[in-house]
Amino acid sequence: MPVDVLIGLQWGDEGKGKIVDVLAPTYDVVARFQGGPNAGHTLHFNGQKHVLHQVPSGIFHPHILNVVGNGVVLDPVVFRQELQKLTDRGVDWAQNLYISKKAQLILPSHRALDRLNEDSRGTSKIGSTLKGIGPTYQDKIGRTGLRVGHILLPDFEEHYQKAVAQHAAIAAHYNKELEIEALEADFFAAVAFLRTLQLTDTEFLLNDLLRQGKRVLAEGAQGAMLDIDFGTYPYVTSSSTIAAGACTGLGIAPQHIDKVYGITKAYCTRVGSGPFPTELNDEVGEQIRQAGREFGSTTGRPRRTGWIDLPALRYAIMLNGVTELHLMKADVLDDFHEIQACTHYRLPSGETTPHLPDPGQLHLVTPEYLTLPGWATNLTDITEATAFPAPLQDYLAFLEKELQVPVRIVSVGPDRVSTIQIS
Ligand code: 2SA
Ligand code: MG
Repeated sequence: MPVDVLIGLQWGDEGKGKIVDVLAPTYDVVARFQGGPNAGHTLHFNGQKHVLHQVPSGIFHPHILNVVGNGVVLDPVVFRQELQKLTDRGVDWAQNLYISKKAQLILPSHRALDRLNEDSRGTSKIGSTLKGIGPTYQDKIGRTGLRVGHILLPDFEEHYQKAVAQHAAIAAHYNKELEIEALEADFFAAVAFLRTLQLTDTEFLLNDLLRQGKRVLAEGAQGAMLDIDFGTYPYVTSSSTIAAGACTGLGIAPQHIDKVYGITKAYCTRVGSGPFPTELNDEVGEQIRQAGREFGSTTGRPRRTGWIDLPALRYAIMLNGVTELHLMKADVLDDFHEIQACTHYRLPSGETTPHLPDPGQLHLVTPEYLTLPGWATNLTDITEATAFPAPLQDYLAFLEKELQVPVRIVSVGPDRVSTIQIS
Protein backbone atom coordinates (compact mmCIF):
# COMPACT_ATOMS: atom_id res chain seq x y z
CA MET A 1 0.00 0.00 0.00
CA PRO A 2 1.16 3.48 -0.76
CA VAL A 3 2.77 6.35 0.98
CA ASP A 4 1.60 9.71 -0.31
CA VAL A 5 3.79 12.72 0.35
CA LEU A 6 2.64 16.26 0.96
CA ILE A 7 5.20 18.97 0.26
CA GLY A 8 5.38 22.75 0.31
CA LEU A 9 6.51 24.03 -3.08
CA GLN A 10 7.55 27.53 -2.00
CA TRP A 11 9.37 28.88 1.07
CA GLY A 12 7.07 27.28 3.64
CA ASP A 13 3.73 28.42 5.10
CA GLU A 14 1.81 27.20 2.06
CA GLY A 15 -0.94 25.71 4.24
CA LYS A 16 0.33 22.16 4.51
CA GLY A 17 -1.14 21.56 7.98
CA LYS A 18 -4.61 22.46 6.79
CA ILE A 19 -4.45 20.02 3.88
CA VAL A 20 -3.07 17.19 6.03
CA ASP A 21 -6.02 17.75 8.35
CA VAL A 22 -8.48 17.70 5.43
CA LEU A 23 -6.98 14.59 3.81
CA ALA A 24 -6.38 12.75 7.09
CA PRO A 25 -9.73 10.87 7.18
CA THR A 26 -8.59 8.80 4.16
CA TYR A 27 -5.29 7.79 5.81
CA ASP A 28 -4.30 5.53 8.70
CA VAL A 29 -0.98 7.18 9.51
CA VAL A 30 0.41 10.71 9.32
CA ALA A 31 4.20 10.93 9.64
CA ARG A 32 6.60 13.86 9.93
CA PHE A 33 9.97 13.19 8.27
CA GLN A 34 12.07 16.34 8.73
CA GLY A 35 12.28 19.69 10.46
CA GLY A 36 11.18 20.28 14.02
CA PRO A 37 9.90 23.18 16.10
CA ASN A 38 10.74 25.59 13.26
CA ALA A 39 7.53 24.38 11.58
CA GLY A 40 4.22 26.03 12.34
CA HIS A 41 1.26 24.13 10.93
CA THR A 42 -2.00 25.98 11.45
CA LEU A 43 -5.37 24.21 11.46
CA HIS A 44 -8.80 25.81 11.85
CA PHE A 45 -11.95 23.87 12.66
CA ASN A 46 -15.01 24.17 14.89
CA GLY A 47 -14.21 27.85 15.37
CA GLN A 48 -10.79 27.12 16.90
CA LYS A 49 -7.26 27.69 15.67
CA HIS A 50 -4.54 25.14 16.45
CA VAL A 51 -0.85 25.58 15.69
CA LEU A 52 1.30 22.46 15.63
CA HIS A 53 5.11 22.51 15.56
CA GLN A 54 6.36 18.97 16.06
CA VAL A 55 3.20 16.93 16.45
CA PRO A 56 1.94 15.59 13.08
CA SER A 57 -1.22 17.24 11.79
CA GLY A 58 -3.25 14.00 11.96
CA ILE A 59 -3.47 14.22 15.76
CA PHE A 60 -7.05 15.54 15.83
CA HIS A 61 -8.36 12.36 14.17
CA PRO A 62 -8.69 9.56 16.73
CA HIS A 63 -8.25 6.75 14.15
CA ILE A 64 -4.87 8.07 12.93
CA LEU A 65 -1.45 7.00 14.14
CA ASN A 66 0.93 9.94 14.18
CA VAL A 67 4.63 9.29 13.76
CA VAL A 68 7.55 11.61 14.44
CA GLY A 69 10.15 10.06 12.15
CA ASN A 70 13.92 9.66 12.40
CA GLY A 71 14.51 12.64 10.10
CA VAL A 72 13.01 15.04 12.64
CA VAL A 73 14.90 17.15 15.19
CA LEU A 74 12.85 17.11 18.38
CA ASP A 75 12.88 19.70 21.15
CA PRO A 76 11.47 17.91 24.24
CA VAL A 77 10.55 21.20 25.93
CA VAL A 78 8.48 22.44 22.98
CA PHE A 79 7.02 18.98 22.46
CA ARG A 80 5.83 18.71 26.04
CA GLN A 81 4.21 22.16 25.87
CA GLU A 82 2.51 21.26 22.62
CA LEU A 83 1.12 18.01 23.98
CA GLN A 84 -0.03 19.75 27.16
CA LYS A 85 -1.96 22.22 25.03
CA LEU A 86 -3.61 19.36 23.16
CA THR A 87 -4.53 17.69 26.45
CA ASP A 88 -6.07 20.97 27.65
CA ARG A 89 -8.21 20.99 24.52
CA GLY A 90 -9.40 17.46 25.18
CA VAL A 91 -7.32 15.74 22.49
CA ASP A 92 -6.46 12.20 23.52
CA TRP A 93 -3.11 11.62 21.81
CA ALA A 94 -1.45 9.12 24.16
CA GLN A 95 -2.17 5.98 22.15
CA ASN A 96 -1.84 7.61 18.74
CA LEU A 97 1.62 9.09 18.87
CA TYR A 98 4.92 7.32 18.17
CA ILE A 99 8.37 8.89 18.19
CA SER A 100 11.43 7.49 16.48
CA LYS A 101 14.30 6.62 18.77
CA LYS A 102 16.52 7.80 15.92
CA ALA A 103 15.13 11.35 15.83
CA GLN A 104 17.73 13.88 16.99
CA LEU A 105 17.34 15.75 20.26
CA ILE A 106 17.50 19.54 20.29
CA LEU A 107 19.31 20.63 23.45
CA PRO A 108 19.14 24.08 25.07
CA SER A 109 22.75 24.54 23.93
CA HIS A 110 21.70 24.01 20.29
CA ARG A 111 19.28 26.91 20.64
CA ALA A 112 22.04 29.02 22.17
CA LEU A 113 24.38 28.16 19.28
CA ASP A 114 21.68 28.99 16.72
CA ARG A 115 21.56 32.50 18.15
CA LEU A 116 25.37 32.83 18.33
CA ASN A 117 25.69 31.67 14.70
CA GLU A 118 23.10 34.19 13.59
CA ASP A 119 24.65 37.01 15.61
CA SER A 120 28.05 36.25 14.06
CA ARG A 121 26.76 36.56 10.49
CA GLY A 122 26.40 40.32 10.65
CA THR A 123 24.45 41.50 7.61
CA SER A 124 24.08 38.04 6.05
CA LYS A 125 21.85 36.45 8.70
CA ILE A 126 19.84 33.40 7.60
CA GLY A 127 16.84 34.66 9.54
CA SER A 128 16.52 31.29 11.26
CA THR A 129 13.69 30.62 13.68
CA LEU A 130 16.32 30.36 16.49
CA LYS A 131 14.91 26.98 17.49
CA GLY A 132 18.29 25.24 17.26
CA ILE A 133 17.57 23.52 13.96
CA GLY A 134 20.89 24.17 12.17
CA PRO A 135 23.19 23.24 15.08
CA THR A 136 21.22 20.05 15.79
CA TYR A 137 21.46 18.85 12.19
CA GLN A 138 25.15 19.83 12.24
CA ASP A 139 25.69 17.47 15.17
CA LYS A 140 23.68 14.75 13.42
CA ILE A 141 25.82 14.91 10.29
CA GLY A 142 28.95 15.34 12.41
CA ARG A 143 27.96 12.13 14.23
CA THR A 144 28.05 13.74 17.64
CA GLY A 145 24.29 14.29 18.06
CA LEU A 146 22.09 12.80 20.77
CA ARG A 147 19.10 10.81 19.60
CA VAL A 148 15.78 10.35 21.34
CA GLY A 149 16.93 6.79 22.11
CA HIS A 150 19.78 8.16 24.21
CA ILE A 151 17.35 9.31 26.88
CA LEU A 152 16.66 5.65 27.70
CA LEU A 153 20.31 5.01 28.61
CA PRO A 154 21.31 5.06 32.28
CA ASP A 155 24.20 7.41 31.46
CA PHE A 156 22.15 9.88 29.41
CA GLU A 157 23.23 12.76 31.60
CA GLU A 158 26.89 12.05 30.83
CA HIS A 159 26.17 12.09 27.10
CA TYR A 160 24.34 15.35 27.64
CA GLN A 161 27.23 16.94 29.56
CA LYS A 162 29.69 15.87 26.87
CA ALA A 163 27.58 17.49 24.15
CA VAL A 164 27.20 20.67 26.18
CA ALA A 165 30.98 20.82 26.75
CA GLN A 166 31.50 20.66 22.96
CA HIS A 167 28.93 23.39 22.46
CA ALA A 168 30.55 25.53 25.14
CA ALA A 169 33.86 25.22 23.27
CA ILE A 170 32.17 26.51 20.10
CA ALA A 171 30.63 29.37 22.07
CA ALA A 172 34.06 30.19 23.49
CA HIS A 173 35.21 30.75 19.90
CA TYR A 174 32.69 33.57 19.74
CA ASN A 175 33.95 34.75 23.16
CA LYS A 176 30.53 33.90 24.55
CA GLU A 177 29.03 31.58 27.13
CA LEU A 178 26.05 29.35 26.44
CA GLU A 179 24.00 30.68 29.38
CA ILE A 180 21.70 27.68 29.48
CA GLU A 181 21.73 26.89 33.22
CA ALA A 182 18.29 28.42 33.76
CA LEU A 183 16.85 26.19 31.01
CA GLU A 184 18.23 22.86 32.13
CA ALA A 185 15.69 21.95 34.83
CA ASP A 186 12.92 22.39 32.30
CA PHE A 187 14.85 20.37 29.74
CA PHE A 188 15.33 17.41 32.09
CA ALA A 189 11.69 17.54 33.16
CA ALA A 190 10.71 17.40 29.49
CA VAL A 191 13.10 14.49 28.91
CA ALA A 192 11.49 12.62 31.80
CA PHE A 193 8.11 13.26 30.19
CA LEU A 194 9.41 12.11 26.79
CA ARG A 195 10.51 8.80 28.39
CA THR A 196 6.86 8.05 29.18
CA LEU A 197 5.81 8.26 25.51
CA GLN A 198 5.83 5.57 22.82
CA LEU A 199 9.47 5.68 21.68
CA THR A 200 10.32 3.05 19.10
CA ASP A 201 12.15 2.25 15.88
CA THR A 202 9.41 3.73 13.74
CA GLU A 203 10.87 2.40 10.47
CA PHE A 204 9.69 -1.09 11.54
CA LEU A 205 6.32 0.22 12.68
CA LEU A 206 5.73 2.02 9.37
CA ASN A 207 6.82 -0.87 7.18
CA ASP A 208 4.67 -3.30 9.21
CA LEU A 209 1.69 -1.01 8.76
CA LEU A 210 2.35 -0.76 5.02
CA ARG A 211 2.44 -4.57 4.82
CA GLN A 212 -0.94 -4.63 6.55
CA GLY A 213 -2.31 -2.39 3.79
CA LYS A 214 -2.45 0.81 5.82
CA ARG A 215 -2.22 4.17 4.08
CA VAL A 216 0.49 6.60 5.13
CA LEU A 217 0.61 10.34 4.54
CA ALA A 218 4.08 11.86 4.90
CA GLU A 219 3.76 15.47 6.05
CA GLY A 220 6.49 17.82 4.87
CA ALA A 221 7.51 20.95 6.73
CA GLN A 222 8.99 24.21 5.34
CA GLY A 223 9.14 24.09 1.54
CA ALA A 224 11.13 22.96 -1.49
CA MET A 225 12.85 26.33 -1.89
CA LEU A 226 14.23 25.95 1.65
CA ASP A 227 15.70 22.49 0.92
CA ILE A 228 19.28 22.05 2.14
CA ASP A 229 20.46 20.94 -1.32
CA PHE A 230 18.11 22.58 -3.81
CA GLY A 231 16.88 25.67 -2.00
CA THR A 232 18.32 29.17 -2.07
CA TYR A 233 21.49 28.09 -0.24
CA PRO A 234 22.72 29.26 2.23
CA TYR A 235 19.33 30.84 2.99
CA VAL A 236 17.69 27.47 3.58
CA THR A 237 16.78 25.20 6.44
CA SER A 238 19.04 22.27 7.34
CA SER A 239 16.92 19.32 6.18
CA SER A 240 15.71 17.62 2.99
CA THR A 241 12.32 19.20 2.55
CA ILE A 242 11.58 17.52 -0.79
CA ALA A 243 9.59 14.31 -1.36
CA ALA A 244 12.75 12.16 -1.40
CA GLY A 245 13.31 13.25 2.21
CA ALA A 246 10.28 11.18 3.19
CA CYS A 247 12.22 7.99 2.35
CA THR A 248 15.30 8.80 4.43
CA GLY A 249 13.32 10.60 7.11
CA LEU A 250 10.98 7.65 7.73
CA GLY A 251 12.84 4.57 6.52
CA ILE A 252 10.44 3.89 3.68
CA ALA A 253 11.67 2.58 0.32
CA PRO A 254 11.04 4.77 -2.77
CA GLN A 255 8.75 2.27 -4.51
CA HIS A 256 6.13 2.79 -1.78
CA ILE A 257 5.63 6.41 -2.80
CA ASP A 258 2.55 7.02 -4.87
CA LYS A 259 1.03 10.51 -4.93
CA VAL A 260 2.96 13.69 -4.27
CA TYR A 261 0.75 16.58 -3.27
CA GLY A 262 2.38 19.92 -4.06
CA ILE A 263 1.05 22.78 -1.94
CA THR A 264 1.34 26.37 -3.15
CA LYS A 265 -0.32 29.62 -2.28
CA ALA A 266 -2.05 31.65 -5.01
CA TYR A 267 0.73 34.16 -4.32
CA CYS A 268 4.07 33.75 -2.57
CA THR A 269 5.64 34.43 0.83
CA ARG A 270 8.98 34.02 2.48
CA VAL A 271 10.10 34.57 6.06
CA GLY A 272 13.79 35.02 6.82
CA SER A 273 16.49 36.28 4.47
CA GLY A 274 17.42 35.26 0.96
CA PRO A 275 16.39 35.92 -2.62
CA PHE A 276 12.69 36.30 -3.46
CA PRO A 277 12.36 37.51 -7.09
CA THR A 278 8.65 38.38 -7.00
CA GLU A 279 8.73 40.18 -3.64
CA LEU A 280 6.51 43.26 -3.41
CA ASN A 281 7.91 45.98 -1.18
CA ASP A 282 4.91 48.21 -1.73
CA GLU A 283 1.28 48.67 -0.72
CA VAL A 284 0.20 45.66 -2.79
CA GLY A 285 2.60 43.51 -0.77
CA GLU A 286 1.19 45.02 2.42
CA GLN A 287 -2.37 44.37 1.24
CA ILE A 288 -1.52 40.70 0.69
CA ARG A 289 0.19 40.49 4.10
CA GLN A 290 -2.86 41.91 5.88
CA ALA A 291 -5.47 39.97 3.90
CA GLY A 292 -3.48 36.73 4.25
CA ARG A 293 -2.52 37.37 7.90
CA GLU A 294 1.04 36.65 6.82
CA PHE A 295 2.90 36.54 10.11
CA GLY A 296 5.09 33.60 11.20
CA SER A 297 3.07 31.06 13.16
CA THR A 298 6.15 30.09 15.20
CA THR A 299 7.92 33.43 15.59
CA GLY A 300 5.21 35.97 14.73
CA ARG A 301 7.57 37.61 12.21
CA PRO A 302 5.89 39.50 9.34
CA ARG A 303 6.30 37.41 6.19
CA ARG A 304 7.61 38.93 2.97
CA THR A 305 4.95 38.76 0.25
CA GLY A 306 4.86 38.73 -3.55
CA TRP A 307 3.19 37.33 -6.66
CA ILE A 308 3.19 33.66 -7.61
CA ASP A 309 6.50 32.58 -9.14
CA LEU A 310 6.06 29.97 -11.89
CA PRO A 311 9.77 29.36 -12.70
CA ALA A 312 10.35 28.53 -9.01
CA LEU A 313 7.24 26.32 -8.97
CA ARG A 314 8.36 24.46 -12.12
CA TYR A 315 11.63 23.70 -10.37
CA ALA A 316 9.91 22.53 -7.19
CA ILE A 317 7.47 20.37 -9.18
CA MET A 318 10.37 18.73 -11.02
CA LEU A 319 12.30 17.99 -7.82
CA ASN A 320 9.31 16.53 -6.04
CA GLY A 321 7.55 14.69 -8.88
CA VAL A 322 4.33 16.46 -7.96
CA THR A 323 1.24 14.58 -9.15
CA GLU A 324 -1.35 17.14 -8.07
CA LEU A 325 -1.38 20.76 -7.02
CA HIS A 326 -3.31 22.27 -4.13
CA LEU A 327 -3.81 26.01 -4.46
CA MET A 328 -4.09 27.68 -1.07
CA LYS A 329 -5.41 31.03 0.12
CA ALA A 330 -7.10 31.91 -3.17
CA ASP A 331 -9.53 34.04 -1.11
CA VAL A 332 -6.67 36.34 -0.08
CA LEU A 333 -6.76 37.72 -3.64
CA ASP A 334 -10.54 38.32 -3.52
CA ASP A 335 -10.22 42.11 -3.56
CA PHE A 336 -7.90 42.31 -6.56
CA HIS A 337 -9.26 43.33 -9.96
CA GLU A 338 -6.01 42.23 -11.56
CA ILE A 339 -3.46 39.68 -10.39
CA GLN A 340 0.02 38.97 -11.66
CA ALA A 341 1.95 35.78 -12.26
CA CYS A 342 5.68 35.66 -12.91
CA THR A 343 6.01 33.40 -15.96
CA HIS A 344 9.69 34.00 -16.81
CA TYR A 345 12.88 35.40 -15.39
CA ARG A 346 15.10 37.87 -17.19
CA LEU A 347 18.72 36.86 -16.58
CA PRO A 348 21.60 39.35 -16.20
CA SER A 349 22.59 38.48 -19.82
CA GLY A 350 19.23 39.86 -21.01
CA GLU A 351 17.87 36.44 -21.99
CA THR A 352 14.51 35.32 -20.62
CA THR A 353 13.80 31.83 -19.37
CA PRO A 354 10.78 29.99 -17.95
CA HIS A 355 13.16 27.97 -15.78
CA LEU A 356 14.93 28.68 -12.58
CA PRO A 357 18.68 29.04 -12.97
CA ASP A 358 20.97 27.90 -10.16
CA PRO A 359 19.01 28.95 -7.05
CA GLY A 360 22.24 30.61 -5.90
CA GLN A 361 21.78 33.06 -8.80
CA LEU A 362 18.19 33.88 -7.95
CA HIS A 363 19.07 37.29 -6.54
CA LEU A 364 20.22 38.32 -10.05
CA VAL A 365 17.00 37.64 -11.98
CA THR A 366 14.20 40.07 -12.82
CA PRO A 367 10.69 38.61 -12.94
CA GLU A 368 8.55 39.02 -16.06
CA TYR A 369 4.85 39.10 -15.32
CA LEU A 370 1.62 38.27 -17.04
CA THR A 371 -1.38 40.26 -15.79
CA LEU A 372 -4.57 38.25 -15.38
CA PRO A 373 -8.08 39.41 -14.50
CA GLY A 374 -8.87 38.99 -10.79
CA TRP A 375 -12.16 37.40 -9.70
CA ALA A 376 -12.98 40.35 -7.42
CA THR A 377 -15.54 38.18 -5.63
CA ASN A 378 -15.80 36.78 -2.11
CA LEU A 379 -14.87 33.11 -2.51
CA THR A 380 -15.26 32.06 1.10
CA ASP A 381 -18.83 30.82 0.89
CA ILE A 382 -18.32 28.78 -2.24
CA THR A 383 -18.79 25.07 -1.62
CA GLU A 384 -18.06 23.51 -5.01
CA ALA A 385 -15.72 24.09 -7.90
CA THR A 386 -18.55 24.53 -10.41
CA ALA A 387 -19.45 27.74 -8.56
CA PHE A 388 -16.00 29.29 -9.05
CA PRO A 389 -16.16 32.64 -10.88
CA ALA A 390 -14.91 32.47 -14.48
CA PRO A 391 -11.66 34.42 -13.83
CA LEU A 392 -10.70 31.90 -11.12
CA GLN A 393 -11.46 28.99 -13.43
CA ASP A 394 -9.31 30.67 -16.07
CA TYR A 395 -6.54 31.19 -13.53
CA LEU A 396 -6.60 27.49 -12.60
CA ALA A 397 -6.51 26.48 -16.29
CA PHE A 398 -3.61 28.89 -16.80
CA LEU A 399 -1.67 27.32 -13.89
CA GLU A 400 -2.33 23.81 -15.16
CA LYS A 401 -1.08 24.73 -18.62
CA GLU A 402 2.01 26.50 -17.33
CA LEU A 403 2.90 23.89 -14.71
CA GLN A 404 1.65 20.73 -16.44
CA VAL A 405 0.09 19.38 -13.24
CA PRO A 406 -3.64 19.23 -12.40
CA VAL A 407 -5.03 21.44 -9.63
CA ARG A 408 -7.08 19.16 -7.35
CA ILE A 409 -7.78 21.37 -4.34
CA VAL A 410 -8.49 25.07 -4.00
CA SER A 411 -8.64 26.58 -0.52
CA VAL A 412 -11.03 29.51 -0.16
CA GLY A 413 -10.74 30.19 3.58
CA PRO A 414 -8.86 29.07 6.68
CA ASP A 415 -11.50 26.66 7.99
CA ARG A 416 -11.37 22.92 7.28
CA VAL A 417 -14.69 23.25 5.45
CA SER A 418 -13.42 25.96 3.08
CA THR A 419 -11.53 23.43 1.00
CA ILE A 420 -12.86 22.70 -2.46
CA GLN A 421 -11.88 19.41 -4.07
CA ILE A 422 -11.90 19.30 -7.87
CA SER A 423 -12.75 15.86 -9.25
P1 2SA B 1 15.71 27.36 10.53
O1 2SA B 1 15.11 27.85 11.80
O2 2SA B 1 17.17 27.04 10.65
O3 2SA B 1 14.94 26.25 9.89
O4 2SA B 1 15.64 28.62 9.52
C1 2SA B 1 16.26 28.57 8.27
C2 2SA B 1 15.39 29.21 7.20
O5 2SA B 1 14.19 28.44 7.04
C3 2SA B 1 13.07 29.28 7.24
N1 2SA B 1 11.99 28.56 7.91
C4 2SA B 1 10.70 28.79 7.67
N2 2SA B 1 10.10 29.51 6.71
C5 2SA B 1 8.75 29.57 6.76
N3 2SA B 1 7.97 29.00 7.73
C6 2SA B 1 8.57 28.27 8.69
N4 2SA B 1 7.89 27.92 9.80
C7 2SA B 1 7.30 28.96 10.69
C8 2SA B 1 5.90 29.31 10.24
C9 2SA B 1 8.24 30.16 10.73
C10 2SA B 1 7.91 31.30 11.67
O6 2SA B 1 5.18 28.37 9.98
O7 2SA B 1 5.52 30.46 10.11
O8 2SA B 1 7.01 31.26 12.50
O9 2SA B 1 8.65 32.31 11.58
C11 2SA B 1 9.98 28.10 8.66
N5 2SA B 1 10.85 27.42 9.43
C12 2SA B 1 12.09 27.72 8.96
C13 2SA B 1 13.57 30.41 8.13
O10 2SA B 1 12.73 31.54 8.05
C14 2SA B 1 14.95 30.63 7.56
O11 2SA B 1 14.85 31.40 6.37
MG1 MG C 1 4.08 27.46 8.67
